Order: sequence, then C-alpha cells, then structure tokens
Amino acid sequence: MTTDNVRMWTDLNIDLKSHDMLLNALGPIFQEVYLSQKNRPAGMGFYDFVVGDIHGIRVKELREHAKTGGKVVATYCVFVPEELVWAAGAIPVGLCAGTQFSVPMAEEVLPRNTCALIKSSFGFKLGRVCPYVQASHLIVGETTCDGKKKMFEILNQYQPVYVMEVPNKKTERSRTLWHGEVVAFKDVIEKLTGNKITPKKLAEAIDLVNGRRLALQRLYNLRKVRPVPISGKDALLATQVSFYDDAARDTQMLNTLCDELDKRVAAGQGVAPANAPRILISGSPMAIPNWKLHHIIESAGAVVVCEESCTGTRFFSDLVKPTPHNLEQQLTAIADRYMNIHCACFTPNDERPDDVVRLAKEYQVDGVIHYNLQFCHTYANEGYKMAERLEKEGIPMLRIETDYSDEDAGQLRTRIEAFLEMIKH
Ligand code: BJ8
Repeated sequence: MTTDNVRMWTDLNIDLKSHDMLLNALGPIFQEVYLSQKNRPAGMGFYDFVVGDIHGIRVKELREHAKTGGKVVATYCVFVPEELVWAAGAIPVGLCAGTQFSVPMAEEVLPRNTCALIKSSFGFKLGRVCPYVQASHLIVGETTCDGKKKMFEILNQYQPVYVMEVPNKKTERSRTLWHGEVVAFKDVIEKLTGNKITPKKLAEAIDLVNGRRLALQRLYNLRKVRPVPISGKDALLATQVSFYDDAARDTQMLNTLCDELDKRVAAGQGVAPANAPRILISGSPMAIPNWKLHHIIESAGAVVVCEESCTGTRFFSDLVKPTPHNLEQQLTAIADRYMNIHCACFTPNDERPDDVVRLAKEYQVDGVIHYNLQFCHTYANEGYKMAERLEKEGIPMLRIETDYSDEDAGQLRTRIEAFLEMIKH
C-alpha cells in the first residue's frame, strides 16, 4: 500500500478503515484460489499483477484522465454500449460487485432477499470502499431485473445514475424501443463529456471493442482443446479484468496469453489430465472476486472449459457488424448487436438453451452446471427450461443456487463431487 495510493483514496473519499479490511481479505483468498494453482501460463502474471494492485494503477489512470477533463462512466451490465462511451473520449468501467464484504453494508438499506450482486454493488457505494465507483462521473444502470432497477433509484441519491430501458421481449416493437434507447444514450454521453460522437470516432471505438471481443473469442476457442491449456479459474480472471482494464492494453495482453496457449496446445500440454471432467457453467455473471464455484469444481479434479454468462460468452460472442461510416447505420448496428444478448430478463428466451446445447458440443463438455444467484428469479426460473432441454439432449446438468458467502461451500462441494462422479467416463 503506497502513500500515493492512500492519498488518492483519501481524495476519493474512501472509508480507509473498511477499505483496508477489504484489501487485506482479498490477498489470502487470491493466494489460495489462484497462486496455489500448478502449471499456470506465464501470461497470467499480468492478471496476478492487476489483482495485486486492484485499487491502484488502474484507478490512477482514471484519475489522470479526469484531471484533463475526461469522464469515467461506470456500468453494471453488458447491455450498456461501451462503444459510445469510448467514442466520446470517456472511459467505461464495468463495476465488480462480486464480494460478500459489501453485502451486509447494503442490507442496512436493501431487502435481505435481494441477489448478492445487487447488494454487493450497492454496498460498495454505501460503504465507500470502491475507488472505481468513487472515481466515476456517471453510473449507467438498466432495467434488466426488478431488483436492479429499483436499487438504481436509491443509488441515484448518492451518485448520478442514468438508466437505460432494456426491453423484455425480442419483438420488432422492442427493437425499435431499444434503438431509441441507444440513440438517447449517445445524447447523454455527449452531454456528459461535451464531445460530439462523430462517425469516425465511433468507427474507431467499434474496432477497439471488437478487437477485445476477438481476443476473448480466441481465448475461449483455445479452451475447446483437450487437454485444456488453461484453467477455468484463470480464463475467468482474464475475462473479469477485461471489464475495467484499458481495452487496447487488455486486447494485447489477451493475445499474448493466447500465443502462449497456442504453444501449449501444439505441445499437447494441459492444465488437467485429458480425461478430467469438462464442465460448462451457465447462468448469472460472476463479478470479480467471485471465484467460488470455479474453485470448488476445479479443486474436485474437473476443469471448467466455458461460461455461458455475461462474464463469459455473452460478453464477446457477437461483434458489432461493420457498416459505412454513417452515424445512423452505426447506431443501428450497435443496437442490433446488444439486442442479441440472451439474458434471462427476456421472455421467451429460447436462444439461451440453444446456445448452451451448441456450446456443450463445441467445448466437448461432460456436464453443465446451471448457476444462479439466490433471489435471482429470472435465472432460477429459466433453470427449469434449461434442465428440460438438456435432458432431451442427453447432457447431464446440476442446478446450483448460491450467494457470495462461504456458508454453503461444504454442501456445494459434496453435491459437485457427486455430480462429477456420475459423469465420469
Ligand atoms: S445482461 S445477466 S449483466 S442483467 S443476478 S442483478 S439479473 S437478480 S446480472 Fe446481468 Fe445484464 Fe442480464 Fe448479463 Fe438481477 Fe439476477 Fe441479480 Fe443479475
């Protein structure tokens, strides 16, 4: 903890005592979950460094940006089109909200029976323990689920929040509504930054974000190989860091990691034996530092090879299609790309089980673990249809409902070990 950092956190009105407790808790967890792994790619050193200084260097970069009049825009959902933020010269930051630490803080205000992701994010603001929240000039929310959209109303009392309306159906009328929301968001960002979004700037931003998506696609494609060259935990960490690192640097680091994994694949080198059970996780996103399920699964001898989630394939599978440098066409291409995210907030949402079946085949998985955060009704309900569909396809599935606490870790371990035993060849 450098004096510079402490000064920066003080300027950001961080509650230093709570913040110390948070960082002190993170170190041993990271040691146990990550650094104890054997045979890790050297390229993960960058990500270890990022986590080791999680509230330092990147926050400093954001502060430098702000000093020259630049804006920081914080988001909680992959529906917020980050291209528009970059194109206006602002920096988007996906907020984390994956720790139990801030949950009790939020429970002083929010109902206890709210999902951990919502409580964790709100607790960060209430407890003033997240420098990313404190450094942001605008928080952008969305209407994806009831808990979030009502939380944003309260959050707005603490910090400016703008909410995008995400439709709940995939009809033409909904697409028109969403297109209007994307155009309105452009106006909001232009007003915030004082910068006009030009077709040229937007084309550059589309290329920037697509470049990172392509690098993540490359990483995930490498996980299709048997034996798999990278653990699920490490791939998850690389994806989580992509939410707040600089997009150009992140793309470069991901590609460097993939170059190394290419060599591992060529040499037949894996992180787990070729016959280790291969698991696909599908469901709620896992914000940093939520590594709980991956850790239990991989400690039991299996390997997670894919996540169908917003901290997985839903984050990068689709690119914004190339268009001429014309604002209207670019905005339509952006709106179309984001409407294709198969979040459980949509009804019906049959594309999601279709995706899971396709991914299960592509990644040669032995079983699917359906993961939903407790009190997340959209994913919990969709678990029923997912189970029906996977049964028809002959793909074994285990349903897990959990939160960020460690209270159920023993019980989860027992259930996961029994599942792995059942699906072993
Ligand atoms: S596009 S998955 S990131 S909404 S887990 S807060 S849904 S009660 S996070 Fe999500 Fe966007 Fe959808 Fe993805 Fe509500 Fe459920 Fe909590 Fe959730």
